[in-house]
Amino acid sequence: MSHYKSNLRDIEFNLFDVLDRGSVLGVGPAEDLDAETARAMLSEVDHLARTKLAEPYAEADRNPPIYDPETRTVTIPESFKVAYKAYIDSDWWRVELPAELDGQPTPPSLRWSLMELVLGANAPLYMYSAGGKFAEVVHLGGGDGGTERDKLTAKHMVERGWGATMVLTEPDAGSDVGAGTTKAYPQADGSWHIEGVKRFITSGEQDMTENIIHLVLARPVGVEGVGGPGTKGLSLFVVPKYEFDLQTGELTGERNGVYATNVEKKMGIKVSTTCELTFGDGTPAKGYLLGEVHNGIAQMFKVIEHARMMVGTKAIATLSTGYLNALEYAKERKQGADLLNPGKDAPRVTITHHPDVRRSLMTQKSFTEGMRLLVAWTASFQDRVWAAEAIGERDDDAERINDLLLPIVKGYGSERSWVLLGTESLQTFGGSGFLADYPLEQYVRDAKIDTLYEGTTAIQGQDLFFRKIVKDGGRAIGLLTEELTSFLATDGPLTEEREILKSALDDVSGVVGLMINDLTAAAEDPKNTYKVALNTTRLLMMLGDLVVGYLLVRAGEVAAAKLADGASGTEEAFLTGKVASAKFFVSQVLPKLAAERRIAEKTDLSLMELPEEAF
Ligand code: ST9
Ligand code: FAD
Repeated sequence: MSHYKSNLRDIEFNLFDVLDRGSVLGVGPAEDLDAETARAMLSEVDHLARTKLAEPYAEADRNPPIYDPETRTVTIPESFKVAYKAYIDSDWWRVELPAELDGQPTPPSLRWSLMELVLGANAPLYMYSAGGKFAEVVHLGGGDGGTERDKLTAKHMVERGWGATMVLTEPDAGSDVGAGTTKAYPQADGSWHIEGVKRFITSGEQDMTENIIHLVLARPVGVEGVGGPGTKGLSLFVVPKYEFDLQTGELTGERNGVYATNVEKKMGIKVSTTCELTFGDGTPAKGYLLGEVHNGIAQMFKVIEHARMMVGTKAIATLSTGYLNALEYAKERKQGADLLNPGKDAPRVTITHHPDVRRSLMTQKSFTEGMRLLVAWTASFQDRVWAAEAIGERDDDAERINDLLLPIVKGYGSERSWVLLGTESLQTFGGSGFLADYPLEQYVRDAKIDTLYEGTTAIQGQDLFFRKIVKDGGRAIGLLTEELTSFLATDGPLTEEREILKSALDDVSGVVGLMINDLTAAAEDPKNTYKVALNTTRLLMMLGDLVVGYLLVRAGEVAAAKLADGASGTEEAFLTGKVASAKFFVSQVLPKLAAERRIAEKTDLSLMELPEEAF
């Protein structure tokens, strides 16, 4: 039986009933795609995900890739290779690609809904198969206009199914990417030789694709005006594992000087190789400059933005299947008597009869559904960006709101998912949850990474406040506040919930206000910046709760209206559950924001003044 339990009804409810994504189908860049086709796509990917893609999930975890230090190669487990081939052969990865790379133009909201299914079933499949999506960045020269070489390389990457990696991290440069010391030396033929050691590189070595294209941040040496300190001195290089004929894509047979010199043993996502990559140790590691421009960090952020959305979606997809597994178990597991019918001979009931289990299940359900909607809502702004770009325009507001929401999807989404998977989903199984017989222990191990890579939660909190609020001049947060305020100015059936939502909005706005005041006060006393940074993660989590609460109320009201129109059977149960999860989240989670605000208001410098030895 498949470990993966999907929730197609909820995905479709979000897309078509709450967010009206039908309106972006059949028009503009999605003119060839109607709602019926979109539903059929979801249904097909759902089936593939639950069957072939989910199949090796546990097996590949127990028998992870084998690294051979002699040959510096990796053997991926056979079961995983079968699933990889099934995914590649299915062509569904093409929904993420533009038409010019033989993609199937699909609005981002539908894409991310489809990818939730792949990521929930077996996330490393997505990571290994992302070569095509990486090709899009190469095609665009990282956003700076691709050269002829970039475009040909991208074409081969897609047509020949090459793998790809993003190569930033070094032993002494993790969160602080600008501390990287890997160097790039210009060559007479216009190419570059890369020298250095990179760490933790996902998919850095594998034996499933003919070639791997590494996108590497390195610091040019000896070229005037470039290669200075920090992130702005980094350039982005395209470094293939094997050299290839640029016109035909055929491998020339020459092995380039980039090797996996270690593969990490780790807590989760074990089938995904995490490699130390050594460049230019003996054989030169030859690469070329992406877009022929020195703009590495901005180019790499095109990849990072996509990867951060992917990580949040992965985390939330895992919480969803964790909850649905827990729910199934809870409906079958009998233990204890009903509180109202105690006694030694009283009939034993399924654990869904116990109030605390119900609290736990509804906590899982409401967070899962709210965060799934957060992903789809964020993607709906990407729909606007996509539609504008298709006609050579830009939708500035949508770009800014998407930017504001990304750290919430990634940072908040991964924190809430990983914690709830452990404290609620696994817990529902009792001791059985701790066993390898059920997927929960693997979910917890596999989801932890989501709070770490692609920028830790601390980094997401700082990105949210310093870049997406302050550097943005408050535009996006202003638009978000406006949206909530106009929603609250209307009437809806969840009257009490709207009142609580209003208070929550006030609490979050209050914390943003006080952080801005602290930042302003830093002009007088720089130590006030510490106060701001003591609250950035808090704000990330508060804003996440607020947005999820808002979206759940919207969804709950759509469901309430449908119930009022009349529904029966499973549909009635589904809609009743939607109203219940909105009410539960708003009444049980949002009131905590008032306490968070009070804590934020009490922030002082005592923690920063404490001597290190006192910790
Ligand atoms: C990793 C991979 O962990 C894990 C899983 C891999 C799975 C791969 C497969 C799937 C992915 C497929 C992707 C395909 C691609 C699709 C693309 C489709 C088209 N937003 O604030 P400053 C830029 S990888 C945008 O001064 P510092 C910006 O250019 C490792 N841009 O920062 C800015 O200049 P300006 C992940 C941003 O103090 C410049 O950076 N590692 C953003 O110099 C400098 O900004 C990390 O994520 C943003 N939010 O450096 C590192 N932020 O201001 C985490 C910055 O002029 N650390 N830029 O515009 C950080 O993010 C740090 O904050 C830092 C700080 C490095 C940016
Ligand atoms: P550090 O940066 O040393 O952080 C340690 C702790 O300090 C963290 O809690 C962090 O939040 C905190 N911290 C650090 N700086 C600050 C600050 N300024 N303010 C507040 N708190 C701070 N990298 C790639 O380039 N490519 C990949 O494909 C890739 N895949 C990965 C896969 C896995 C399985 C793992 C584990 C990592 C991967 N990484 C990859 C690296 C990953 O992005 C980094 O691990 C991550 O950015 C954190 O860096 P670090 O591990 O050096 O931790």
